[in-house]
Amino acid sequence: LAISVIGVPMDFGQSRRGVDMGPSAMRYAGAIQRLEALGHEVKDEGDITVEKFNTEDQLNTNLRNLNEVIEISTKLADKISEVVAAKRFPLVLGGDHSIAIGTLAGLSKNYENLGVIWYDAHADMNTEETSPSGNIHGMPLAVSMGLGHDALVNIHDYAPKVKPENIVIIGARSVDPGERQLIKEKGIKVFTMHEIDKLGMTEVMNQAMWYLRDREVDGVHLSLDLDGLDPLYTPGVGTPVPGGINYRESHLAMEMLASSNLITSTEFVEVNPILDEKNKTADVAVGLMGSLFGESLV
Ligand code: DIR
Ligand code: MN
Ligand code: MN
Ligand code: MN
Repeated sequence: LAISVIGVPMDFGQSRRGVDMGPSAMRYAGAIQRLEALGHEVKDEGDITVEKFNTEDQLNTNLRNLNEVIEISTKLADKISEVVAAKRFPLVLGGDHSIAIGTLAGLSKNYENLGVIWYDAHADMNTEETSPSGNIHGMPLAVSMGLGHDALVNIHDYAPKVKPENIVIIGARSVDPGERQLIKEKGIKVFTMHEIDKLGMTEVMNQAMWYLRDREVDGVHLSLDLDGLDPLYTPGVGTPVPGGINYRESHLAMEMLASSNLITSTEFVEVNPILDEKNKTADVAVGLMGSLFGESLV
C-alpha cells in the first residue's frame, strides 16, 4: 500500500489537555517504521496546523471551541480528499475524536457509499441538544449523519457525509440517553460489549463485515478510539470506561479486517500521553496498526 500518515494534534474537542500530543506519541512508538517493515510505502505528511482562536471570535454556543473545530476539520477534510485523490491510503493520527468530522467530510467527497466501523466505548452521536458535556468529540457520528450544529454539519458545504445504515459501532458501553434514542430511531448497527461477550469477537467482526458488504459500500473507514479497549491496556485516554475490549480481541479484529481487504482509510484517536503509563497506549495503538496493515499475513 501507499500510505499517507496525517497527524492532527487536536485537543479542542474535549476538556483534558495532552491528547494533542497523540500524534507525537504514536510516531515515537514507531508507527512509520512499523508500516514500512511490512513493505508499505509510507509518507509522513506531517501535522495539520492546530491553532487557538481569539476568545472574542468565539461563536455564541455551548459547544466547546466550536470555531477551532470548524477550522481544523475543514483543513483536515481538504488534506484527506487530496490524499485519496492521489490514490493513497489515509492513516490519521489524533488528536481527540472530533477530528473524525474532518476525516469523514474529506472521504465522502471521494466515496458515494462509504461504510464506517466505529471502534469505541462511546457512540459519539450526541448533538448540541443531547450532549451532557458540550464536548464535540462526543458528536462526530451525529455530525457526519447530518445532525447537529449547522456549521459542523455543513463543512465542505454539504450534508450528510455518511448514511446511518452504513455505520457499525463496536465496543459501546457508555451511551447517553439522547444517543440511545438516535441509535433506535436510525436503526444503527451496534455491537456492544454484551454482543462481544456473547458471540465472541470472531462472530462480531464477521457479522460487521457482512453487514457492510450487504450495503454494497465502496469503501470502509475504520475510526478507532483507543478507549474502545479496556483501560487496563490503554490507560492513556481522556474518558476511560472499564469492561472494554481486550488486547487479543482487538488484534484479532484488526487481523480480520486486514485479511478482508475492506478498509480504505483509518484513524487512531484519543491517545493522551499525559494520562498514560510510559506511552503504553501509543504502543498498543501502533501494535494494532501493525495488525491492521497486515502483520499476521506476512
Ligand atoms: C460523552 C463522552 N458521551 C460525551 N464521549 C466520549 O461527552 O458526549 N467520546 N468520550 O469518545
Ligand atoms: Mn470516540
Ligand atoms: Mn470513546
Ligand atoms: Mn473520548
